[in-house]
Amino acid sequence: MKELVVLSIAPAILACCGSVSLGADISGTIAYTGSRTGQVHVAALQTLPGNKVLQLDGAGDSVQIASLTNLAGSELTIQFWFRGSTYQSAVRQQSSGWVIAGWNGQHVLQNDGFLTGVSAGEGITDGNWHHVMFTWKQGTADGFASYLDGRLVQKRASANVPIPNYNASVWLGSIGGTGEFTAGEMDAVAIWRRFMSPAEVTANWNKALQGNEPGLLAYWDFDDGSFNDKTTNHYDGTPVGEAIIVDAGIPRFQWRQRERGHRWSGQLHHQQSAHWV
Ligand SMILES: [Ca+2]
Ligand SMILES: [Ca+2]
Repeated sequence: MKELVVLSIAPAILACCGSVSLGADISGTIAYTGSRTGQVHVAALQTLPGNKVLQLDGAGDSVQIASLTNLAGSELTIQFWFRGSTYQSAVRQQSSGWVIAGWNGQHVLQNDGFLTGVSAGEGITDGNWHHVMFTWKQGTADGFASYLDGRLVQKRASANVPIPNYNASVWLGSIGGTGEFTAGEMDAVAIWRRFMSPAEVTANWNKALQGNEPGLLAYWDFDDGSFNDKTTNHYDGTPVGEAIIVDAGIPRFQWRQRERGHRWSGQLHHQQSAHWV
């Protein structure tokens, strides 16, 4: 049974730990009412400079990745952070078939299930940042799996059919720049030409990428104010409509921890709402 609990962390507590940066370890004390056990995700109140995200207004805005036209193969993973009201077409390639992360609450592959993919998860459009992800491997038990905020949402056997070369641009936030627009903010969008096991997802889902990870096809973190791919593949984006890059205005980080009494510690990474699982 999931229970939403918002924990208030005073900035002064973070200040006690000195300079807080991406990947930093911090520790301190939190207070709350009652007794709880389990894993907690905490949203810090401190804002760090430097993080930028893609902002799409839901009306004509998206980003074309003109040179990324071929996702063909036997493995694929797509992941991104999202905060907003609809993540329809968040990452989308479509011509004679489709690869879509974010379509009517699912992730769908034309070669595997047509319009029946795997659920993206509940609560993604609640206004908080969420990490959305699917991973796929041809002809494999549990080879089509979705994760929300690092936790498994759904998994099923995958079709023994490779993803074809659809020879069409990948878009962030629309179908071909013409419709089904995303409304909200996206960050750390990654496309991998590889499957990830549940253990890999658990270990790495909230880690910032450098751009040189094996199998990483493209990565956009927007932190330099550009729509450029941070890998050496140069799948750079072109904004369409009013798509812009803005300061996140949010904590750049998140920490996850295992509750041990009132002591906590963890690794900062991305902002996320606080909830117990
Ligand atoms: Ca617009
Ligand atoms: Ca960013």
